[in-house]
Amino acid sequence: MKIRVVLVSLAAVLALGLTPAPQEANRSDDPDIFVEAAEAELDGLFRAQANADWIAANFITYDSQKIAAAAQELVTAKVIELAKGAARFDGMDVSPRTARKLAFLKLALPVPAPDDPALIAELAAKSNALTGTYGSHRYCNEDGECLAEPEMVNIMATSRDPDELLEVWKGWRTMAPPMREDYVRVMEIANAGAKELGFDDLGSMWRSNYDMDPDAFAAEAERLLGQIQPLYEALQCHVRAKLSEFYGSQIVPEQGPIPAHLLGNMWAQSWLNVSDLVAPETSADGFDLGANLRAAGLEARDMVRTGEAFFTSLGFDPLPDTFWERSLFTKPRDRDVVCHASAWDMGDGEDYRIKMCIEPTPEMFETIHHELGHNFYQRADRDQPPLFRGGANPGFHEAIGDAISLSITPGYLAQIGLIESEPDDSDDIGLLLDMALDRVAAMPWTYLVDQWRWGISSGKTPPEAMNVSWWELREKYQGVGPPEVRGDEFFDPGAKYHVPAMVSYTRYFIARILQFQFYRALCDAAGYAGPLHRCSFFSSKEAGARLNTMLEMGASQPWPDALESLTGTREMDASAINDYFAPLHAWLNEQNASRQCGW
Ligand code: X8Z
Ligand code: ZN
Repeated sequence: MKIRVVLVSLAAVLALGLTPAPQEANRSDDPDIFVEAAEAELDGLFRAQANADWIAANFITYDSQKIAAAAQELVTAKVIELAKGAARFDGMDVSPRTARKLAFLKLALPVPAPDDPALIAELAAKSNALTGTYGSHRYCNEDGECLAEPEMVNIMATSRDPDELLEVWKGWRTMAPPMREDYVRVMEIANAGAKELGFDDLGSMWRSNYDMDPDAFAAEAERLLGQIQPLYEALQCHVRAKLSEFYGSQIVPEQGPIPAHLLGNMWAQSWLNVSDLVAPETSADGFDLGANLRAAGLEARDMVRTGEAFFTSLGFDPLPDTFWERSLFTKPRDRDVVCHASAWDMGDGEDYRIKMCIEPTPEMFETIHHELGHNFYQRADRDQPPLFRGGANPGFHEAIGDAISLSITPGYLAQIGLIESEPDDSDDIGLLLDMALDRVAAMPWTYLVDQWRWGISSGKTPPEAMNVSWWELREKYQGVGPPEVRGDEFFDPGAKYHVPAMVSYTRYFIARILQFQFYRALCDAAGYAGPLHRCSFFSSKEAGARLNTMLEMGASQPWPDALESLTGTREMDASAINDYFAPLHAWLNEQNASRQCGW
C-alpha cells in the first residue's frame, strides 16, 4: 500500500516535468548556503504543487485529488526535513536576512504534519478530500431539483422569502456533517505537526506570521476589533430594526441576534444585498451598479478587463496573455470546480491566474479587484527570493485589491461609463451605508472564524462542542444567530470554504483594517482633497508608484516597514475606517436614538 502511494507521488512529479531536487540543502553547515539551497528545492516543489492544485480545483475528480495529495506529500515532507535541519542554526549568529528566512521556513506549510510519512499521507488525502467535498456540493430539494454554488449564493442574495432562504441556507450546510470526522483528524494531525515545529499549536503557528509574539498578535487583533465595535453595533442595530420592520418581529425579533439567513449572504458576512431593505428613505446611493453591469452587457471577461484597467491606470503593466488564456472566469457547465474565488501564482514569474465563477453582480466586481490585487502583488515581488515572496503579512495580500475597490466611487464609474453621470455629493448616506454593509458588517465575522479555530487547536473547544462554540462566537461578536437550533449534530463552520480548505482567516480581518489605511495613503499620494469616501485614485501614477514600492518588498522586511513605506505609520489602526464612516456613524446614531441596541 505504501509503495503504491510513493509511486503515485513520483508519477505525479514526473508527469509535471520536475526532476526530484538534489539533497543539497541539508549538507551545508553554512546558514546562508543552507537557506538558499532550501529555497531552490522548495521553489521547484511549490511550482509542481501549484499545477497539481490548479487541476484539482478546476476538475474535481478522484484522480485530480490523488495528484494534488501526492504533490502536497512531497512538499510537506521536504519542508519538515528542512525546518528540522535548520534547527542546527538555533542560537547561532546569523544575518537578519537569513534569520528571517529560517523563521519563514518553519512557517512555509499552512497545514503542517509530524515527521511521519503515514501521517503526512493521511493529512494530504483528507485535506484534499475536504476541499473536493466543498467544491462539488449540490443540494437537491424535494422535487429533485439540484442547486450548487453560485445559484444558491444568488438565491441568498436576492430572495426575500424567508422559507426559501431557510431551505437554501440549510441545504448548503448539508455538505458539512459528513466532513466533520476528517476535519477533526486533519486538525489533530496539523496540530501535532505545529507542535513538532516548536509552536504551541496550529493556531499559535498561524498567529506567528505577523512579526510579533503570537499572543501579542491576538491582543493586537482584539484591540483593533474594539476600535470598530461602536460603529459595528450601530450598524447591527439599524439593520436589525429595518429587517424586523420588513419581515415582522416574529421572524426578526427587535432584540437579540439577527437570524443568519436574512442578511443577503450565505454566511452573513457581507450584508450589501439587503441594502434596499435598510437604506435611508431620503437618500439613495444614486445608482444600481448591478443593473448597470447587466445593462452594459459586460461578460465575465470584460469585468476582469475593467479591473485590470484600474491597475494599468496606476502604471502597472498589463497582465500577460497567459493570464487570459489560462484563468477560469465562469462556471463550466459540465464539471465540478471549486467556485470560491482565488488568485494563483504558478511560480515561474510569468504565469498568474484567477479562478472564479463570475456573475454580473457588484459583489463579484469587487471580488475581481480583490483577486487581481493578489496577482499584481505576486508579480511585483517576483524578484524576491522564494521565501520572501508574499505579503508583508497575510493581511497585506488580502488588502490590496480591496483598497483598490474602495476607489470604485460614483465618480470613477461615471468616468469609465458604467453609470451615466456622477450623482452630487450633498447626501451620501446611502453610499456610505452600502460600503458599511459590505466592509464593516464583515469585520466581527472575519475576526471570529479563527477565534473558533484557535479554540479547537488549543483544546479549549472539544470536537463534540464545535458547532455550539461556532454559534456562541457568532452571537457574541456578530450579533447574528442561527435561524433554528443548531446543535452539535451539525457542523456549520464546515460550510465556509476556508474551514475545509484550512486557510487562516484572521488575514481578512487585518486586511479590513489595512485597506482603509492604504486607501487613505493612496488618496493622499494622488493629491485628493475632498471627502475621503468620494476619492478614487484611478489613473494616479503617484499612487501607483507608492503602491508598487510596497508590493515589490514582498515579505522581505517586517510588516511595519512595509506599512510605513506606504502610509508613513508603523501601526495598524482603525482610525481611517472610523474617519471614512464618521458621517454614517452619526446618522446611524440618530436612527437608533429610540432603539435599544446591543444583543
Ligand atoms: O476568500 C476570499 C477571497 C479569496 S482570498 C475571495 N475572501 C474572504 C471570503 O470570501 O470569505 C475575500 C473576503 C473574505
Ligand atoms: Zn484573497
